[in-house]
Amino acid sequence: MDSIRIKQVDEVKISRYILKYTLEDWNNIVESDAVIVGAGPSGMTAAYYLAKAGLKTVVFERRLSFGGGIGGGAMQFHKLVIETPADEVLKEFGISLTKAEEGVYIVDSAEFMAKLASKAIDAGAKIIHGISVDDVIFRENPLRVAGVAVEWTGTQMSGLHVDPLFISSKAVVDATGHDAEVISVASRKVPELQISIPGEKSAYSSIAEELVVENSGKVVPGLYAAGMAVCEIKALPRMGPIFGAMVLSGKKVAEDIIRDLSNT
Ligand code: 48H
Ligand code: FE2
Repeated sequence: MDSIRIKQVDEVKISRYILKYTLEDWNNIVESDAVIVGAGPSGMTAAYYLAKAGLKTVVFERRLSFGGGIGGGAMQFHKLVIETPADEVLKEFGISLTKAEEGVYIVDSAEFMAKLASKAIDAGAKIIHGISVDDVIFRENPLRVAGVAVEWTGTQMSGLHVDPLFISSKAVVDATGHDAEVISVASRKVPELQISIPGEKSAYSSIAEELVVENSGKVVPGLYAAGMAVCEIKALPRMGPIFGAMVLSGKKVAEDIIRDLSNT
């Protein structure tokens, strides 16, 4: 067998290329159309539809992985339940579904998170890992959320006093899950936005799914809620490891943002 000739690249070039192309991305991201906080099911679904509509879309994810709560499955069993009409969304992502009964499907958690991420990226969304959003930018006249403050997750964990970078965005989506972190910080630090956070309720799966989707969307101008964050801010019940509402919520938020931005 012939020996394989591998192109030689030295360390300085490796560093220079990484810095050049990373900073090119950040320069572009610093002024976005849509910032999504959290790469869980609702965030990645929203990212896909927003990017597909041609909006400059970035997802900041605290961890070094995709999927949020998908990876843990149900008590770490690697299957999740999806119900109609969310199956249509999953089919658009090319995710395989096993029919359990009419309108109820089973999905493999690894395939679910991998394909959500892959489709969102292919549609043009930029997903950046290891970044935590810890504040918002606000503006008066009219009062609105106008972007986010970001910090390396590692820096946050270190406890070092490091100021963040600011990212401006026409729309910010809180897709951070149960803690609704972005809406919580906006509620606390910008009281004039008058956001109250009653907290999510205990499980009532059969009604929770529709309620989450219905209540997904704009919280205050510039700030939107998707996924479990909606339960936290609207006192809705949790539903456990059934994920139809998460993807439908992400889709609804994307549609609301596309409509709102086309009206401005
Ligand atoms: C950057 C952040 C920050 C931050 C958090 O929890 P998720 O999976 O969120 P959803 O709402 O898309 O999906 C919820 C679902 O997983 C779930 O928990 C369900 C259906 N539960 C039902 C029940 O009864 O319990 O993903 C949120 C993502 C995670 O990856 C976080 O790491 C990330 O957001 N994140 N990223 N900056 N401040 N906070
Ligand atoms: Fe959960």
